[in-house]
Amino acid sequence: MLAYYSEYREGYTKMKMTLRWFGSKYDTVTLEQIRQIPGCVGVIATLYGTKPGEVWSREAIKAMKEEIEAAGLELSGIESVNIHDDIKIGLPTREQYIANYIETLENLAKEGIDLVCYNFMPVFDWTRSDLAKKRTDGSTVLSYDQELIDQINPDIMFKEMDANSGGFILPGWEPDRLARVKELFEIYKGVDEEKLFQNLIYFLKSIMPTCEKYGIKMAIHMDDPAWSVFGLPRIVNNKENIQRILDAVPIMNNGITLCTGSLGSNPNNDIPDMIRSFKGRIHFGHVRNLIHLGPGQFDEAAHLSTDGSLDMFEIMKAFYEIGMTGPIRPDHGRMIWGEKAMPGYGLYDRALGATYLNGLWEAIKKSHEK
Ligand code: DNO
Repeated sequence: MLAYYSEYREGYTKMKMTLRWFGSKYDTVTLEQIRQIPGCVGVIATLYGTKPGEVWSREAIKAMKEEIEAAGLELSGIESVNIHDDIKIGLPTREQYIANYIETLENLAKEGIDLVCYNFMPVFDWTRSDLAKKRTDGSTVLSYDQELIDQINPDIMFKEMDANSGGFILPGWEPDRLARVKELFEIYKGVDEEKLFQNLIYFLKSIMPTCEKYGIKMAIHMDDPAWSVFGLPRIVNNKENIQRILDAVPIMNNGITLCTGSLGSNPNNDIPDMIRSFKGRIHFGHVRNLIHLGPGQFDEAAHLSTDGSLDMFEIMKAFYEIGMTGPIRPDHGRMIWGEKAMPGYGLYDRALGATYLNGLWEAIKKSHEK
């Protein structure tokens, strides 16, 4: 069974098309459905139910991997092993959490997993002002409006977003943080962008010997949106800041998850140029489109270039030209065809996205081979 996907992958594309999967307990989408998306060879998953800072056991990792492989897919990477806030804040207790993180990395490596996506955003992961904005075609999308966000008390917003998620978990919004929003805001008052950057570098330098030993690729996710929200510091949001992180720990294992939707929230980010500049350090791609509506305002869109503001052809061409071999996944989809699923993570629009991105890739590949 395993021979099937590797042959398919080699023969078809070099990059791996994958889908994010939240596990049979939380996801409405099944592995069997993902397996039927043409060209989709694997899933990106995580151990839900673990808290940031906890050690992941080898047994639990193995069980997750076996379940995925039994469905004819590979576990192409982890999104995410979340970072405890004490590491981001730089508290003395970070030492224990870093030691635990290293143990998790070792356990992952022993199960053959070499890609770990994570983020370094304080308190919140991604932020949106609307989880189901209706479009004229009847589909719904996630949307962001800075003016709306500015009127909101973050503590209340967090709880409201959770209540409006239709009973689904919000990816990246760990319940642990949800309970501590107010307290975390207080603690982060002493952390500016420089301090956050130094704390990231401290963390990276501590884990890199393990990553080098086992060949683990750490892939930091971009901040979403690509600017400061609720006055919290953000440091992974433009070419210069990302380059600084890569230069501070200049080894391959310190890499990025290039997320077009996060970077694309700021129209000043030239994404194809960034892809070319970060060649060799992009271990994972999140590819999606969005529509700029005005300063600090955007709606997510279908993946198709003409449906949004990003040129997906130019983005995939840049990935092709740097020789991207790591996993790429379609990112948030619209909610279409009456599907009820986790906001941004239904099956239908992400499957359309994967197919479209694979089509672009095939065309780009063949035009280069002529
Ligand atoms: C949102 C996702 C993020 C991402 C984390 C990585 O849909 O792209 O939640 O997984 O930021 O740690």
